[in-house]
This record gives sequence, structure tokens and C-alpha cells, in this order.
Amino acid sequence: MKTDKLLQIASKFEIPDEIKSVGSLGEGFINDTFIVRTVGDAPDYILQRKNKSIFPDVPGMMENIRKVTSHIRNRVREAGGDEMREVMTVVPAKDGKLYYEDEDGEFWAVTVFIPDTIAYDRADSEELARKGGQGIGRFQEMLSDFNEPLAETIKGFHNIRHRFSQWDESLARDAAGRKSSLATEIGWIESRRQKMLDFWKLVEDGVIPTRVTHNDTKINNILFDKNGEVLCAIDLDTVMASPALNDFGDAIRSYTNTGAEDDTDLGKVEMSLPMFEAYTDGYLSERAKSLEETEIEWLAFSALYITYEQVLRFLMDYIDGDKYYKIKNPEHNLQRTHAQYKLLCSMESQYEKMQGAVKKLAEKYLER
Ligand code: GN1
Ligand code: MG
Repeated sequence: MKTDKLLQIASKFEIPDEIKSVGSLGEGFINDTFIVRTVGDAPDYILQRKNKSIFPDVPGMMENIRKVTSHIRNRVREAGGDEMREVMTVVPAKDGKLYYEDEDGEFWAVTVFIPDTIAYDRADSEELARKGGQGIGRFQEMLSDFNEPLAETIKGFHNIRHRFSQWDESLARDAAGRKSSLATEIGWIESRRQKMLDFWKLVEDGVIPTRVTHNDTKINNILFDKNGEVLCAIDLDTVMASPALNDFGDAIRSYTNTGAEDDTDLGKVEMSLPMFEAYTDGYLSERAKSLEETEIEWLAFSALYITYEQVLRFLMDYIDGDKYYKIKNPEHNLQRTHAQYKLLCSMESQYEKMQGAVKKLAEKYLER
């Protein structure tokens, strides 16, 4: 993307300081992210082109983010925290909207860049996993009294019944002609279909409550400070109503993986039980008293659920001809499928131990 064009887009936002440069940042799978550097000591900014084929209602999404960040900002202020570092700050466009739509119909948004932070791609210590769990626990806790309506930014995002309807259509279309070579992988999905639907039924029936959650809690969506403390959750595009369990499960999917999300060396991919225990410890230290008993009962299962969903989503995108996730090679979505399936199997084989750890840690914080 041309610098001139990026500078022109940045100039549409309420950035009071003189802009020095705009450069690419990070490796998100969905949006395109840039950093806007300003002169002197003034803050820098994050400029994002939101992926409108994935987010059909960017104005609604930005309104969600505004509501949630202003709620969290109040909580941070009440607690005497630093409201420019412990929550994201949305910068509106000069016309007052929370986004700018360019002449090509692309949607852009700006937030304040928080300096001196670390975003990890992988958890390298139990301490980090514990802090990460506390961070998401605190995020959920701060939103526990949030009661404004939120737009559903992606329909049925963690709803496996909805995912299966997409999956069935995708298989019927076989858009890239890849289905016939994927009998084994498709079997992985089908053999667990009923079990996953049975779990989701508990959500549909209200046995497991729906709350306001982040929905994309992989480790690099949390900012840590230089002392190893969690500052805030970023990438709030998917903040919406969902079971709290999904944030836990998605975090476990990334914090506990001893390999990479797309590792081609499957021997490296396992779920680390000590990392599971550490994350769960951090999470429950913040949330044990607020969660319902059924949520605690299904906490360990949520890791299997979200990892399974991720296998399905990567495989479905491969079958669709790679339309959703950015890929680095033609087989990337299949590699991701295999690596996430290996992780799922590792979780399944340790499931009883995971349940035992949750029970023990919940008792610790509930002093039962
Ligand atoms: C995407 O945007 P990013 O890279 O944080 C995806 C998540 C997946 C994740 C897999 C909106 O997250 O749901 O779990 O990739 N986000 C969306 O790494 O689909
Ligand atoms: Mg992200």
C-alpha cells in the first residue's frame, strides 16, 4: 500500500500532532495494520484497514468497541489505573464517525498506540500463562456489569451449529475441488459433530450463560508491560455476547501449545498440562467467584470445543479455496488444520487431568 495514500487516510482522523511516517505492523490474519508515527513526544497511532468481507458492519463493530472501551475506561479510572495504557482508546475521524470509508469503499479505524509493551506469539513460561489468565479474567470481570446491546459483528462466530451449516454448504460446493483428497480430515470433524452440538445445546438452553466476551483471546491479542504484567486486551473487533468459556478455551488453545499454531513439525505440538494449570489458576483467581457452577464444570471442555472449531475453520477455508485467512503458502490452511488437530488430540488424551486441575483450582478460590 502506498505511503501517500496511507498518509492521506491518516489525515482524516483526529490526530492532533504532525505525522512523521506510516509503516506496516504485525501479522494479523484478517485486517491490515499500520503504525502512524508522529513527531516529538506525541503519541503514535495504530491505523487499521478492517477486512470488510469478514466484518460486514464495520460501523456497528466500531460502536461496540467504543461502548466496551468506555466502560472499561471508567473501571480503570475508578481503580486509579492508567487509562491511556490499560484500555484501548479509539480515535474518531474528523467528521465524528468512529471510522473512515475511503473512495474504494474500504473501512479504516484508528486507536492510540500504547508504547513500551510486549505482545507474545507464544507463552514461554508458566508465569506468563498465569498473568495471561488473570488478564482475561479481569477483562471479563470489568465487563460483568456491562449491559448495553452489542452488534453481532460476525454471525454465529463461536456457534458450532452455525459453523456446521457453513461447513455442510462448503462441502457441497467443494469450491476448490479439494474435498476428495480430504476424507481423513473430514472424518475428524464428523466423528465429533454430535459431541460438540450437545455442548452448544447447553448454551442454547441457557444452562451455560451468555456474557460479554472478547472472543479472540489468543496470546498476541493481550499487551504486557515490560514488568510482565498484563496491560490490556487488544483486537476488540469480535467483542460481543458469547459464553465466557469461549475466551478461556481460545486462550488455552494458544497458551498451552508447545508448538506453533501452524507447526509443520507435529512432534512439537502438544498441550502442556503445567501451562494449562497456570493459565487456569490465573483465570480462576479473578473469576471463580463470578462464574456459575456449570461454567466451571465445562471450563476444561471449552478448550476442546474452541480447538475443534479452529480445526473446522481452517479446514473449511482450505476447502473453500483460502478465502478467509491470509495464507503464506498454498497448503497453509491444511498445515494449520493438521497442527490444530494434533493439539486437539493432545487435549483429548489429557482431558481428565484438565478437569481435575479445574476442580482443584476452583476449590482453592472458592474455599470450599
Ligand atoms: C484470527 O485476527 P486474529 O489474527 O487475532 C481470527 C480468530 C482465529 C485466529 C487464528 C475475526 O484472529 O478467530 O482464532 O485468527 N479472527 C477472526 O489464529 O476470525
Ligand atoms: Mg490479533
